[in-house]
Amino acid sequence: MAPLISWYPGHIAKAEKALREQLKRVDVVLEVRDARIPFASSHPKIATWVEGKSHLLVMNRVDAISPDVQAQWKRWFKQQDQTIYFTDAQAGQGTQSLLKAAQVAGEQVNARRHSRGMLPRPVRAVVIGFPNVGKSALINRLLKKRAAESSNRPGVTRQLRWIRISDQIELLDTPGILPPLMNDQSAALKLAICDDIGGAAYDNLVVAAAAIEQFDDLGVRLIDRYGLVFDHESGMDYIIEVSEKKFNGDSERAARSILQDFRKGKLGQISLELP
Ligand SMILES: Nc1nc2c(ncn2[C@@H]2O[C@H](COP(=O)(O)OP(=O)(O)OP(=O)(O)O)[C@@H](O)[C@H]2O)c(=O)[nH]1
Ligand SMILES: [Mg+2]
Repeated sequence: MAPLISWYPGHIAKAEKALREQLKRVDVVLEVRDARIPFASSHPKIATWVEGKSHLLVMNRVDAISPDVQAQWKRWFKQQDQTIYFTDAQAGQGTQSLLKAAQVAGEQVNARRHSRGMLPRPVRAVVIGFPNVGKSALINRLLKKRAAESSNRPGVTRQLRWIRISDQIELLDTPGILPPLMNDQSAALKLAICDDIGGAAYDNLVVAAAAIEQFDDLGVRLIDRYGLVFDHESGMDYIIEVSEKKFNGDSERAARSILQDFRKGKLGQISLELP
């Protein structure tokens, strides 16, 4: 079977190569994941990229999940000996403690430099993650002004770019990076539902149909938004019903609208993954 979701590896390889070159100069890696899908938005190469550096794990879009699920993740990551930082880069929530953690990492870098007789310098941190997870928005929040272009579609940041946050910190904004191959198509589907794969080819109908089935499994009350009961039919059948009721039978438009509703939080706080 052909994969449901695929992308062109060429420009990803280029972005990754540019990242690898800059990584040599970096002390801290801020890994940004999507709080709705902490597993699916984890890049398989991250372990290689953080080797020998401080690693700060950020779950962004915390506003899109419930406080209860947030607490579950916090506990789960703690059991794995990993501290996580929940942020809402749009509203600026949680960014101060992240900034502090980056600063502390920087002080450690400079303590090491000092012990080798080297002069202190600002800590260099890179912000890495899948497309559209909020990397640039986070940088703007840390900087407290709009320095990095950030908007609601994947693939906005095109080039690596250093931004000086303070005398202590410099941040490198990077384009979203996808693995060249996604063997796990269910993870790829979740990334597509969340709009975290720029430049990927997928069918909105197929993705929205899968989304409907996942929402139903999670107990989302679809009837409240679409006026139609989801009665254990296929997600595709449900979309066709919605399109007949609201979109003149245009199922592509219905699919896009359902995906937009989820992405804008109109269906409530929905976590597509739980620990
Ligand atoms: N609700 C919500 N929206 C967010 C959050 N963080 C970012 N956004 C929005 O998500 C969109 C994507 O943000 P960007 O900062 O462009 O994401 P990015 O990771 O830099 O994307 P690329 O450069 O395309 O890889 C923007 O419209 C942001 O305002 C968040 O925590 N909550
Ligand atoms: Mg960006």
